[in-house]
Amino acid sequence: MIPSRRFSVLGAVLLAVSPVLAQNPDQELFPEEVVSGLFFPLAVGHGPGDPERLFIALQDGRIRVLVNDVLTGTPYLDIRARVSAFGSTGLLGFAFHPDFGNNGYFYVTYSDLAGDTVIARYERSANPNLADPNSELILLHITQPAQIHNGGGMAFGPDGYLYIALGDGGVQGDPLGNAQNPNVILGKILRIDVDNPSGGLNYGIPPTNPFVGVPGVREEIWAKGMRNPFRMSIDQATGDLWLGDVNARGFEEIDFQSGTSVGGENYGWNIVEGTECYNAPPGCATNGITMPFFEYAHSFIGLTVRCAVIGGLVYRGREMATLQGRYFFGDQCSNEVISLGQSGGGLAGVKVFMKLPSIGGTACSNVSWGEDHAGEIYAVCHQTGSVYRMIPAGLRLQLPDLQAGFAAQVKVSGCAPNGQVYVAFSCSGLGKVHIAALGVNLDLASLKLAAAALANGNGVMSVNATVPGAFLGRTIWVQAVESGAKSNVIAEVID
Ligand SMILES: [Ca+2]
Repeated sequence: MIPSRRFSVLGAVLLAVSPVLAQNPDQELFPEEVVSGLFFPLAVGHGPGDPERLFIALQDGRIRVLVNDVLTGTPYLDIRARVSAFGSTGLLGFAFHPDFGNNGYFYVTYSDLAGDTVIARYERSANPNLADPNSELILLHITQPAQIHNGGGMAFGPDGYLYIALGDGGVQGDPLGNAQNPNVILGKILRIDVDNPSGGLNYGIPPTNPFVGVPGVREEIWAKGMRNPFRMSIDQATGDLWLGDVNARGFEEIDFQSGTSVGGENYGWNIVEGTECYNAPPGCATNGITMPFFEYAHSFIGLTVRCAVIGGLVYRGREMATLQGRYFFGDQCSNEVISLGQSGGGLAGVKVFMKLPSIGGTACSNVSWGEDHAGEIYAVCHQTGSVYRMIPAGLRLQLPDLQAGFAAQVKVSGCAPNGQVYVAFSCSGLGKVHIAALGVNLDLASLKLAAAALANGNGVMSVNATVPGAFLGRTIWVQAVESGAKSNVIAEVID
């Protein structure tokens, strides 16, 4: 029998699995399916102040909600009647107000029936599992010259302002010159104040925006030179802004802006694509252009086809402690889970973990990344309708078809030296249980806390566990955690 997730043991088979994270980086991370079968999801995220819910935007104009990992039957929001959804259009993204827990505000960007971009606010209803579809307040209506390069990323910064990433509007090559034109907001990153509307608008202009008072410049502009920024995120720990800008000919790029930036950057399009001149090679004028933090080439040869960067986010969760501070992103064609290390504003290593799963021969088509209230990160697969949570491989070990009375030695490694380690078992699958005594969440339903012991000086702990009779013939889930701030330990079972 082939286990459906991670590794497992059957009977007397001895697992020869590397127990140490660093020895097998490909095993360090596993995409755990949270939901599947959704109708073309495009974005995932949470509302600050709401630890129970995870929201998933569908291209057609709906937002679905998971409550403690369980999909509710009724969409959180359904504005299909207002949304055109085909090709690059649809309900493209959302962002929840930093004070969502109190005010229930969230913001969406969608393509209206004319194909133009709308940035609008909606409100939660009295039922926390339902938004009020009649609460729309339109902030921006942006005429689109074509139906491509709409961007669609939105994020709040630690400064409380809403950042909006807009593409150049098309068509290919930005013939209208939008991305470099300070008079238009296409091809830009905007920064607006949703809490203090002024000037007859439903939003305000932050007084510290870089072009405030500059004649002939739209004051919403924070940065320029974007082609199709799909997706943008802001690291709440640092204020650093990250985005993937989908390019035209040969190179995909990740752009980075330090949290200390005062804005006004020019990310180069359509003068450059990545670090290469686009319109007038060679020797275009690149002074004043902020070059990519990272770029990679399109690849249409071999097994790994790379075509369009999907910007992700910096990991600030706790389950994958060794991956803290790394930037995760993807590519819509390769469906790879890629992360970049960073140090002092520079690149510190690139790691490709694995590809997001295909289902029934259909490739994932990664289109977005997001995080939950705890900072754990998720990847969205447009074509397969699935959302995956990144977890450490071995965090939750699945053991199919064990026999009652089976004695298993569970070995846990990657722990803090001499630290307290707990191993829990469940035959009910995944759930969420907070163990106050440990200060951690476990992810097993109806768990049985089986063992607690100290790791040795090398961070390894072993425990012998006998499978209870009630678990006869059932799949057993094992999770090992450390008390406190870290649980990215690797469990394996040795018969
Ligand atoms: Ca660029």
